[in-house]
Amino acid sequence: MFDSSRNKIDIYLPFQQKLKRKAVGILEHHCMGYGNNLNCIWTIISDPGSRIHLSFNDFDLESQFDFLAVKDGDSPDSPILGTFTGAEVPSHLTSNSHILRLEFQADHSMSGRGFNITYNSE
Ligand SMILES: [Ca+2]
Repeated sequence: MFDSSRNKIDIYLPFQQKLKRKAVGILEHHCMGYGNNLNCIWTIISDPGSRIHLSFNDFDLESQFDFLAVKDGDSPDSPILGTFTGAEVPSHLTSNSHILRLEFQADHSMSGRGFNITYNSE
């Protein structure tokens, strides 16, 4: 069963964070929009043998200049499950492994609202 606890992560500051096993939570944009020149990485790690689900509740990035990439594993070279930009809210994603890596890049100008993603593992 899912843990009812929630993690909220602000994407204002560039950082790298590893989220705990059996993680359940929300990756959330700031309501004032995100900053420029960002390169953020989140790694979600659940129990070996499990999978991680992502649900996109909101998504709005500067089209073609700011990107969110979702990779199936913990390395920069892991297979890409999807790369997203613009204002179209992606459909939900499920990992093939127990680790997901989210890489968010924003260029030097302009931003959108950001994104709000719920993640959980089974
Ligand atoms: Ca931008």
